[in-house]
Amino acid sequence: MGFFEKLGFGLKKTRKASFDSITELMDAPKITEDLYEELTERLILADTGADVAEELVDELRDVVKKNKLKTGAEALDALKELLCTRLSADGPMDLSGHPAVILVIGVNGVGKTTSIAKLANLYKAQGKKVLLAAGDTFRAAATEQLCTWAARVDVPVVKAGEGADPAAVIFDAVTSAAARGSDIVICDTAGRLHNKKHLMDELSKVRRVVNKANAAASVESLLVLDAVTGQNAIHQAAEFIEAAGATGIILTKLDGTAKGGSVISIKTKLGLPVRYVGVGEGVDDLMEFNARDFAEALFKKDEE
Ligand SMILES: Nc1nc2c(ncn2[C@@H]2O[C@H](COP(=O)(O)OP(=O)(O)OP(=O)(O)O)[C@@H](O)[C@H]2O)c(=O)[nH]1
Ligand SMILES: [Mg+2]
Repeated sequence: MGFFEKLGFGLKKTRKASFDSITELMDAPKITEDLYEELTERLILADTGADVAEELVDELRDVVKKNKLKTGAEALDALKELLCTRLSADGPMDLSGHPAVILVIGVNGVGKTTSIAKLANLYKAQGKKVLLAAGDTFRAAATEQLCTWAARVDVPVVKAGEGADPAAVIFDAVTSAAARGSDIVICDTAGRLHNKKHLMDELSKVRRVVNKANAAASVESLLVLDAVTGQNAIHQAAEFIEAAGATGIILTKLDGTAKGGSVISIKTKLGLPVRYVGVGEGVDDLMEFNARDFAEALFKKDEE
């Protein structure tokens, strides 16, 4: 499966449940007030959030007026463009450090460990030397799970025993990266609830320890959100942003949900760029997020 097909496949449920109906609506020969109203409703049903849907339609009205657009199809193209602007990141991820460190954080079961394996696979395919840090020391099985994935992808892991200080494991990994010649260190962390203050403080410590281990390291903290929870995922995010300085989002399990439209409200409300999306359980099922491809894929017509 090619890149675009895979993304299209991952968004199939989302299209079926909502975006197909928007594509159909925009087949209209003329742009009328009813069309705008119906579009707003369908965007809300598509899990974009009511306020975001209204903002988008207001923006669309302006573009239609300014460019004297006439048909629904022209308006749909303009809508895709607006979505693309809204979903675009201001710049690329900061992987400039030596090493580049990526902390992977989020609540329980959202797909952190699996995404780390997928990321390792992606970066390795780009010719980068990857090192993993088994920072989920909360349960023994977590380190085992990461090691199993690491063996499959063939990348090394720095680990410690159950109950070890996660900050210490990550410190070791970042320190040893220089000697090993690793380009990227990807750090697993235990799932935690955003309202558990001591666990959030632990993440702050993990974040701080990276530059103590190596001042030349760059740090990205990617917050993993489960697309199945849709917009509710937004409520977890504020504490993670505050405690661990989250810099971007990995949105997992898009393939398993009709709520793919929530990516629009997630990006708008959190102001954090979506960097990767998960579209399956396999090691190849993580895609670098591209706003234009995503906007196109939401409205792609199925060929069956
Ligand atoms: N369908 C689908 N399943 C996914 C995706 N990402 C992760 N999963 C599944 O989600 C489940 C949980 O994944 P983990 O990676 O263990 O989640 P975690 O956040 O590390 O969990 P904890 O360490 O317990 O907090 C596994 O069964 C994964 O296969 C995805 O993009 N699509
Ligand atoms: Mg895990």
